[in-house]
Amino acid sequence: QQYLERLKNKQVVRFASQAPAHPLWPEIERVTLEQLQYARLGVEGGVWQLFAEDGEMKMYKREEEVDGLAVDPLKAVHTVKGVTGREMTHYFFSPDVRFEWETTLEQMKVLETIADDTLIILQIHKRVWPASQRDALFWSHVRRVPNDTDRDAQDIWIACNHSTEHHEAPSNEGKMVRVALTVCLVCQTSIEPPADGRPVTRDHLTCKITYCSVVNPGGWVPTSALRAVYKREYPKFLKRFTQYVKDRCDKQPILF
Ligand code: 6CM
Repeated sequence: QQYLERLKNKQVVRFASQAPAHPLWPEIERVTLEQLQYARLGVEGGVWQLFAEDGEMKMYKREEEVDGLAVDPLKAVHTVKGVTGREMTHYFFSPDVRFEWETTLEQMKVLETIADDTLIILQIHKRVWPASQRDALFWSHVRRVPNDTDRDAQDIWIACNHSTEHHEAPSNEGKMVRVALTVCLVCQTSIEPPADGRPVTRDHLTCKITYCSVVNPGGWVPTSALRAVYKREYPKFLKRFTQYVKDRCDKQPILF
């Protein structure tokens, strides 16, 4: 009995996220769930403009300005075959592979590991002429969300990034301009049941993706140049990232 109790406690220590004990946790919980609701809303209703389309991928934006700076919300939907939502969000979250797919980066540092599923990250992005160089400091969290609306469907996975502060990286130091961002990647897998009770392979998987982003550039930048950069960079990012995950998962066991 004592042995079982010890084993149970050990498992709790190993598997339970440590994040709820952190002072940022209420915000992480609130923003992640808000982003999930926001991502699930459709793009109908005339407020979203389609600005890029490539096969299954569609990208929409709303043109908005705050204090003269473009902060256009972006929403993209995509469908990718052969991978799961867990795999997609894992590789979006994992700092170990970020340089494999994120082409706007110059440097990245994990400032704090709040838990296995929650990090604080400082990124320095490549300078885009004529603007000053930007950095971004944000918490990043990934989680599985049980699918309440359809119990037969696969769970939903979300990775969420949201700007924060950290004593190791005050924003007024150095010549970087700090961007403010809220980004989420929400994914759901569907499985086409194989004939004759055969095992599920990657050929039976389809992953539906919604990516949402709002970035405030934080300081002066010409609006038309910023919009031109976004129009080029966001489709490039989503195509490159999803192809990276497909290639990376190919021939690997499926992670549901
Ligand atoms: O979501 C994406 N990447 C994540 C991991 O890196 C994370 C980071 C988002 C940072 C977005 C800020 C980009 C820097 C903006 C520079 C503005 C200056 C432009 C000047 C133009 C004249 O969420 C993918 C992000 C893809 C971005 C295109």
